Amino acid sequence: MQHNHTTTSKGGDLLLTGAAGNLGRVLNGPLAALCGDDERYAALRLSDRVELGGGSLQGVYRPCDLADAAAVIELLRGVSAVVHMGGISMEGPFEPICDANIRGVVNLYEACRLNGCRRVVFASSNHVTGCYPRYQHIGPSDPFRPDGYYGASKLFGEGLASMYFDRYGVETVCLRLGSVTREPEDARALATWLSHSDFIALVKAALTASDVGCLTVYGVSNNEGRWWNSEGWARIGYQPQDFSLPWVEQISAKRFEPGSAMERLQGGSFLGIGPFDPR
Ligand code: NAI
Ligand code: 15L
Repeated sequence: MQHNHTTTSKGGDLLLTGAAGNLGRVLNGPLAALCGDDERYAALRLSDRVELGGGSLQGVYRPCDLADAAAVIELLRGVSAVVHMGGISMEGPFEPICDANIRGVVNLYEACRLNGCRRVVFASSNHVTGCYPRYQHIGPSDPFRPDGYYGASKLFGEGLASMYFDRYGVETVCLRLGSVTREPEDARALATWLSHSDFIALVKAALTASDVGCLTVYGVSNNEGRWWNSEGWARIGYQPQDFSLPWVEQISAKRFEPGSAMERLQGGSFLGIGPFDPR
């Protein structure tokens, strides 16, 4: 899925949201190195609503709650591109998801528009299509089938990305990430795994490719029997190098209950969470 017309701004900072989270930490070193090498970025800015914690993270820390519109506008001042990893990353009750993933992306895109930031790499999720049956091969052009509030919130983010490109020229690559872990951890991950090294390559490709417009791609390694196609990968120059096959004997018995929605549908464990009483 893609539409197009474009601009690339130069010289501002690169902002990484969700910098204290799992994937923020995986990206920290590679994005700091990119800022050193690429004249498009002056410096790496790290943001999260919590302290960054231990370890030696590189970059300038700017605490910010994505639900706070004024704070997000301030955070985006002088930023030319955003890698947006911040938000609720699990299925759960609606209110926290609404604050972080719905109000949060509205605030982020509005701050991009106001500050002239022209590129976002958005951590969407495979849970946008988590209600498809396992083994059905799908791609970004197929209809959405979210598996919960979390998946639906990511779909909202993709919709907003499309609108901010069409109306205001803010480019986005929406990454429908699979399961980003050091090693694949269960039978589902044999299809859904995205290795750390492929993930880093995917984010860098999404950030630096020219004229992306608003593009949605799945983020997955080159796993045999993966459920998601490669539509859009050539557009940004992403070619996964890793695959889950070496772990097949070790993890293929780690499955959900036969016949359960978690086992039948692509979204896995998230199908076992909820419903939630909104009162
Ligand atoms: P994580 O939960 O470890 O990190 C998310 C970070 O966002 C946390 O540090 C949290 O403090 C921060 N955050 C949450 N609400 C916030 C708010 N209102 N304001 C500011 N910061 C807030 O998640 P992880 O694994 O690092 O994932 C990063 C992104 O990638 C998330 O958006 C997630 O939905 C998405 N994703 C991750 C996948 C994975 O395999 N880890 C797969 C698919 C999507
Ligand atoms: C996601 O969207 C989650 O953020 C991550 O924790 C994993 O559960 C992943 O999807 C997955 O589907 O494995």
